[in-house]
Amino acid sequence: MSHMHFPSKGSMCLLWCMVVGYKYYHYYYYIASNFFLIMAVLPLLLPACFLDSMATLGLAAYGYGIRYEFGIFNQKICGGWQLEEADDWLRYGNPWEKARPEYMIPVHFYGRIQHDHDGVKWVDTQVVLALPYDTPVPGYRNNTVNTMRLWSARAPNEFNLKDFNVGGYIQAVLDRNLAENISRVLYPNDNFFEGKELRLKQEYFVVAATLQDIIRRFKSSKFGSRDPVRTSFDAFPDKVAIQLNDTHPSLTIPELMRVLVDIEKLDWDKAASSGSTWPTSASWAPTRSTAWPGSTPRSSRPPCKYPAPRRRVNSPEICLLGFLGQQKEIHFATEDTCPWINMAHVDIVGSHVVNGVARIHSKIYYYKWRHSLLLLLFKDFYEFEPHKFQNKTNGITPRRWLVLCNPGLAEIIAERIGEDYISDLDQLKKLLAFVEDEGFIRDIAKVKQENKLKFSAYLEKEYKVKINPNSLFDIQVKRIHEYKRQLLNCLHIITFYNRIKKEPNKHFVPRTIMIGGKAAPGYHMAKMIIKLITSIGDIVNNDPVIGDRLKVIFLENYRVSLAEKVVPAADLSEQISTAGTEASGTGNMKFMLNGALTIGTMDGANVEMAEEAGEENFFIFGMRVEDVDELDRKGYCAKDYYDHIPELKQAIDQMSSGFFSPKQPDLFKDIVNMLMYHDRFKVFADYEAYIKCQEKVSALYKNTKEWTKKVIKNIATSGKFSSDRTIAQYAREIWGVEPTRQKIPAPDDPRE
Ligand SMILES: *Cc1c(COP(=O)(O)O)cnc(C)c1O
Ligand SMILES: *[C@@H]1O[C@H](CO)[C@@H](O)[C@H](O)[C@H]1NC(C)=O
Ligand SMILES: *[C@@H]1O[C@H](CO)[C@@H](O)[C@H](O)[C@H]1NC(C)=O
Ligand SMILES: *[C@@H]1O[C@H](CO)[C@@H](O)[C@H](O)[C@H]1NC(C)=O
Ligand SMILES: CC(=O)N[C@H]1CO[C@H](CO)[C@@H](O)[C@@H]1O
Repeated sequence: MSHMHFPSKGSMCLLWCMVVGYKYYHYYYYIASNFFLIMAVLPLLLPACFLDSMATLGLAAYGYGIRYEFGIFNQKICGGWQLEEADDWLRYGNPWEKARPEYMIPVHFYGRIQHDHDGVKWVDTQVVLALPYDTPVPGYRNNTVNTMRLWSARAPNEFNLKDFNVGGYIQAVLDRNLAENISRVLYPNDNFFEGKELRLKQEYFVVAATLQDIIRRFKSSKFGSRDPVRTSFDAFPDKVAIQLNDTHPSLTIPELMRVLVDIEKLDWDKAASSGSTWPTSASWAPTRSTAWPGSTPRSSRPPCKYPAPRRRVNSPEICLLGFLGQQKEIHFATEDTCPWINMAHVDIVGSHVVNGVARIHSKIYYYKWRHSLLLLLFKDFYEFEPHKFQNKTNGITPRRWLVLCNPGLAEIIAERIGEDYISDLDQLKKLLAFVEDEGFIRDIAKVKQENKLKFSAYLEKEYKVKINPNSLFDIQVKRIHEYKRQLLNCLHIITFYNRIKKEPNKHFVPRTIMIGGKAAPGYHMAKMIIKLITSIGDIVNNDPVIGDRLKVIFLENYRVSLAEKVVPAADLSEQISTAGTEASGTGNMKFMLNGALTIGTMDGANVEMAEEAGEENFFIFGMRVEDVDELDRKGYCAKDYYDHIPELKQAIDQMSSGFFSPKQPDLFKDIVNMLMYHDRFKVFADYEAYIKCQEKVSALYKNTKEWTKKVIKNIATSGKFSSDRTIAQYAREIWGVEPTRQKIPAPDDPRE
């Protein structure tokens, strides 16, 4: 058992793996001293794929993030609506982590800037301590164990000393929360940025603590100079790479400048000089740009006091402007023209490489933004330093997303091609030799059927719903978002329902359509979409004419552990975002690897998946990025489609007349209104193509053998989407380090 499971619920076997992990702790330190790779990550559990791959490839790396007391909320469905429940994941303890108080680090907030003879000082600050918790991340069957270090906020013991002195002991202790709620809860938004003070503090907290930790490690390595007074940072850019995942940890850039200049006393130009001095890179996503208030008038800003980064300045924007001044061609934020600092721009300026997470992703940036004012700026960046822009297609770890979650499939694959594919997923290509092999086709179909039965039993036990395990399992699980277009799926469900009602005696391929995902708590439209899905389910599932030809299930509380159950059971994977909106997607890859066929648009990594599998083995439909762009130019008019497509009109009319919400006929008027008059994601434009494509899906499904052959071709060509490949590319093309497969003997345990 060699990879991590989060959180708790440990079995003996996992406990063993943890002990092994700790045994090797001093050992990985040895590897680490040659090269530090730092991934600053905010979400708690998501980085698992990348860390697993880094350890498996033998890269010494640290993942950093915040140890949130409350992770992403648990979703409860109540009367068809989403309710949020706090996720108290630490309630029963967490056996995988180890607190490391010896590496506690102070992080400063607020205060003011003071100038004296030896430079700028930041004084009268409020100190919050960052207490690290380490979780070992063992590689797959190789003696490498990396560390994920998550910071927890602690108040210093003398917090609010003033109050103590005037006898306010109780109040002073209560006020410790002020500091400690920095790591209390994860902001639950996905693809949407929240400009709250607490959110900014979280970001500065993880960034400041992480950078101090990196610099401490660097200084204690053989590359930091022995001079006790002044460390030489000459080797820093070669030995440290900081991977910024998305714009969440963008403050890393101004903070690193601040530390190097104000604390380490490097001169500004030396600290910032060449691109190569910047050991950072970033991944970015279209809908995820974050912007912090820059030069808006103080009165209209959210109350955020931010520590002054450098040079007699007391706001970060000036620092950035100074920073940008060196690249005179680009002016991205000036006092009067740009009221916000776009952190994606900060990333671009401060990083030596910026990468998209799928091939199409890098293209889109340039392409889409060409026409907008904002992207005129972005275009400048591109033209100024085109070499900085790269793309690295995302991946998933085959250890979790095949071997662990689908042991039946992993086994029949291993019977044919051996076990080496687990750490070299390209070897799945060998399965192409078995596409016509009757025995293998039967085995694949059998494993799928077993997984479907198992999942049906799970649903019946946990949720008391009965589904037909012989129906086509059509699954869309991902965050609920307009751009992911769960509404397009709903329109297909309604259309399918209406067709059965119209010709109740005709044969239809039976389907169980399952949709799952969390909506951000403040995202009204997403919550309405959940209500719509459950309401459609109430009508469809209780209609005697329909029987078990169509069932609509909302999968409550979609999370990694549920994904591990549902993905192996899927026949059809829905990846239907508007072209140009999904950066990459990883759900799509999980399904492909587990033997589902994909119905999808040419968006994100779907493009490359179809290329690998062959378009004839993929259900591609709808607009391409260019078509969307063209439609934007012409003007998208939803009503035209509504007027000309009778089945679409019928579905929309049913939604607006209360067919699915008899008790409250106008319940879905917001959704209908959005679809008809301000739909940024152009659902109707793809409706017809989607319905036609779904007919092809049903037709193929009738022929189990042909279906299964396509499944085999998909599995066999999914090797590219291993996160091992992604990480190997990052290592070679961005971080400048070779993954090692060299076998190094495990060191002796000093306790033995
Ligand atoms: C893989 C995964 C995702 C990402 O899904 P996409 O389809 O790429 O949006 C989201 N949530 C969970 C729990 C996952 O396992
Ligand atoms: C990077 O951030 C995105 C969300 O912004 C998340 O989906 C992804 O898993 C993160 N990757 C890592 C390696 O943490
Ligand atoms: C942090 O904790 C304090 C003290 O309990 C509380 O008053 C305050 O509202 C909290 N702040 C935030 C942003 O949650
Ligand atoms: C993506 O990266 C590959 C090599 O890594 C490169 O050949 C290709 O041109 C890049 N595409 C875009 C659109 O940047
Ligand atoms: C150092 C080490 O043990 N490396 C191993 C990592 O895993 C791969 C795949 O199993 C092995 O080939 C390496 O030898």
